Amino acid sequence: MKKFRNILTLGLMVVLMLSACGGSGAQAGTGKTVEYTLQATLKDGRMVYIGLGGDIHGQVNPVLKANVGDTVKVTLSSIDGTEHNISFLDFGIDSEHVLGQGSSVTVTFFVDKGGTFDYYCTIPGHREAGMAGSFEVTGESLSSSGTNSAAP
Ligand SMILES: [Cu+2]
Repeated sequence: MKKFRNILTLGLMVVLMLSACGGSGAQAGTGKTVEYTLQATLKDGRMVYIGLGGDIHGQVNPVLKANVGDTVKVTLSSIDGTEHNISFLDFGIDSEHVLGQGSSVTVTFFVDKGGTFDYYCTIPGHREAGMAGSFEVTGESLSSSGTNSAAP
């Protein structure tokens, strides 16, 4: 058991070292932190996310983009005063809820696989009401034998 833990620690260190090396610019996207800010609100009778700042400013349910190896940081605030959250369930992220105007939550996660995924509000009815968007990740999924993901 102790040996197993040591191997895990070693694996983690290797991952950290690899992501540190990515900063050298050899691999595009690796080791970057991509930040997005979204506001949850009502628009034309729908519940939506609106981008705040950067390329997504003013967009309704903007497509969020990242590269495999990036760390994504998303801050969500509520401007309609209703309870909301944001989830990236493919990455195990289901944020705490924002409740009331001006409050915000931030989720941060490491992007280890490529493809097109969904993000949405997991509060019952909100996804159906319009609170959903796409998360597009460029790059090959990291092949890590150490992942304990349940996905086959
Ligand atoms: Cu919501």
